[in-house]
Amino acid sequence: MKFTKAIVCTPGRSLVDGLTAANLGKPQYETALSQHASYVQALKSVGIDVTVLRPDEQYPDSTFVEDTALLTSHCAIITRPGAPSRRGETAAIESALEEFYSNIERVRPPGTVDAGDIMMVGTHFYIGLSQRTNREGADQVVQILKRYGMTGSTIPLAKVLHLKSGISYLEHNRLVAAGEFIALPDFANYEIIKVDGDEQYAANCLWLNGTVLTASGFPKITSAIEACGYQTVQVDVSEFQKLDGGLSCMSLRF
Ligand code: CIR
Repeated sequence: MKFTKAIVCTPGRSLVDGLTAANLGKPQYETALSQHASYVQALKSVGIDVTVLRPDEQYPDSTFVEDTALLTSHCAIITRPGAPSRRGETAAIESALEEFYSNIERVRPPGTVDAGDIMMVGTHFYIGLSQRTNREGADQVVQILKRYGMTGSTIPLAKVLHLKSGISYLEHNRLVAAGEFIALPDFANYEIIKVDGDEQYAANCLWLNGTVLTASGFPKITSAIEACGYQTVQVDVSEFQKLDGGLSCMSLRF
């Protein structure tokens, strides 16, 4: 697996009004902008060509581009985000993806899917059933994947917003997992790097061509990942954490 490209969207000023259940206060816009720029630099530092979309003030959460599309090696699937305030975000992403994908599929009503609920492991995709991703949406994604020779399975979520808020795949049959995902039978055949309760947010990390991006401020999980032989790069995303967003949420990689 090699990622060569990514799409990000610079946050607009409306970011401060994004959806949140985090109780960490409102993000500071100027800080968010500079953290976003550092995030783009981190992607570039691991050899990724980054397409940066302009801020879209109409959609406060539009910087969390990951939720709007599932990118596979055979097709792109435009999602139908679970939060009504985010539905319109997909139009700009679909336009951006037309340059890169000839096969573009779509999740249709009444299906809802946030792609932050989807974790890719080779040609298999784990799909979290959450407050944002419903059974109908997940079933549509599985059917689309099947048409392109790939597979999908569902994982009901208990506590976290998105599947990848609590689990990340680091290739080599290895997962970083927190809380409800540590002992799940679905992941019994993987080597699991456990995230302690006080570092739960850092379970959302990003494997990119052998390097793992981790959120700064979470030394235990960063050391545990390094102990497995990965290089790591820390990125401060505190302003995005205030909106329940993590490292993976801020880009689409392909
Ligand atoms: C939301 O609640 O939709 C945004 N404030 C955060 C989305 C985070 N995205 C992700 O975990 N993939």
